[in-house]
Amino acid sequence: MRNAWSGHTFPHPAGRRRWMKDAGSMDPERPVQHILEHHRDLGPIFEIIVFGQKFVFVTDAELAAELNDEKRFVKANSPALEGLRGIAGDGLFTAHNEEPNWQLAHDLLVPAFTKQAMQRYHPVMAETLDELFAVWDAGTGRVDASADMTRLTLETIGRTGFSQAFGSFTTDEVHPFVEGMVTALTLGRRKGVIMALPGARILERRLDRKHADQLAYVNQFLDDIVVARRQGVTAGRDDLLGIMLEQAHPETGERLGDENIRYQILTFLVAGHETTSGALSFALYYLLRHPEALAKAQAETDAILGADPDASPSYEQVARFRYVRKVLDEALRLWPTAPGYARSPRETTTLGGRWTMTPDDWALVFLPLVQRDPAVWGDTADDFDPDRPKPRLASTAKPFGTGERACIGRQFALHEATMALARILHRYDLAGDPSYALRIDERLTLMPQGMEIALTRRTPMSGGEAAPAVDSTEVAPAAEPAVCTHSGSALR
Ligand code: MNH
Repeated sequence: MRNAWSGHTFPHPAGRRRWMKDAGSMDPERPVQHILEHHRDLGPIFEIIVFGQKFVFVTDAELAAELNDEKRFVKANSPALEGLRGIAGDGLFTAHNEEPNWQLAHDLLVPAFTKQAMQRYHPVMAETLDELFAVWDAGTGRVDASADMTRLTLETIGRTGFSQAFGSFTTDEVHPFVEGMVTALTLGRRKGVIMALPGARILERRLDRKHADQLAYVNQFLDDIVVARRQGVTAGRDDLLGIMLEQAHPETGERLGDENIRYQILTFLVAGHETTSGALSFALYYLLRHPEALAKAQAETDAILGADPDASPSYEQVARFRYVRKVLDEALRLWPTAPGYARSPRETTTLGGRWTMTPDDWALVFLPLVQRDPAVWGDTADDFDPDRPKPRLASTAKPFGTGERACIGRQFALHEATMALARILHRYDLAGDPSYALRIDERLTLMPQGMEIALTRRTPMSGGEAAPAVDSTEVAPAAEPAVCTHSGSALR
């Protein structure tokens, strides 16, 4: 994680100290929000040095577009990702580009995210959503939005990917695996931060010991999932777990090892739910603040789903919720729930025509600012407007990352979130607490906190504007093609 930039010093927060450097200018509990609130004036590229580690942030769209160029740059593991290697190892998210298990797992798992695969997950996603609605209908009508969106997305990735339910809808308690996972994640982040310090090893070991029980529980839980599959009724299923356990690479015949499979399960359970849940929660937050957008979205759901509040869209219909999808895209532009990714050059190069960057250097594409760059989104860049025209430099809004290492679950997340949001809006009227001020919790992802919503059952209007008879064979192309942009396999 060397990041010397040939000795170059970028603009940095005022008040840098000789030993502590910029530690006083960052907030360990809410680093992303602190930058948005205090360091917007540091310019398109700036640095923060904490605990002996230099972080270089890129905040404007043009420099970000340059870093996104796969011909010159590749993914780098930021300290935050390196810190997670203790629990996620060479799993897809945390693997180094050149580690053989990345390509192997990527090639094996891309088929689990094709359109055909998504069509298999669709009914499971729909059923899970129905269970959430049953809980809501039986309850008080007041719900904690992010807690319930997290229940939904965890349950969905568990069931679709691993045939593993978490009982999220039958208890108010957080599943012990989730608690353990959060501990492990927090631990990883702390380790990532201190890694460059002298004596870090000792501190790391101390942290590990302190949480040993919970970490052991997480590992046991993951191993149990594998054992249950190998022996149980779900053996032979071709979900994520089935593919990992049973398939060999079509060309090399290689298989994933047991340890790597454990890393992948953890990776998918974590990556596959928090980010999507945050996206849904931010979308709900903005809809509550923008009644006109809410009304428009509800009208769209009426037009597509009709008068029956229990109507569940077919797989093809989900792509027709264009406005609902725009609401999610706009929420992810303003609050990208995975707020950044790191890039390094393949070979020594010059960034922005000025700064020498070697393969040992890396820069963070800081999405909350890149995606609010006034040069691209104008003076209203900070405003929520799902109908804003697509920007000229469209390629700079990248909440799912970029290139070969971009999110493998993008279509999964968008399908799941679009269907969930559409059905929620179709089925309920929502009211927020007008005095609620957005509070965002920063773990690995961004997540609104303490956002209560009052739900009342609504009577959808039959046949809004252009409500066509529900015809599941009609497939309108989505705003963006419904395919992943991953290398190799044709996913159409
Ligand atoms: Mn997802 C990589 C954002 C949903 C599984 N994801 C990434 C990256 C971003 C990202 C950004 C790239 C990180 C980097 O370059 O270092 N992911 C999201 C967002 C959502 C999301 C904003 C939801 C909204 N991700 C999902 C879902 C899954 C998933 C759902 C699984 C079902 N993501 C991954 C995996 C990777 C990844 C696995 C690593 C891919 C790779 O490097 O090969």
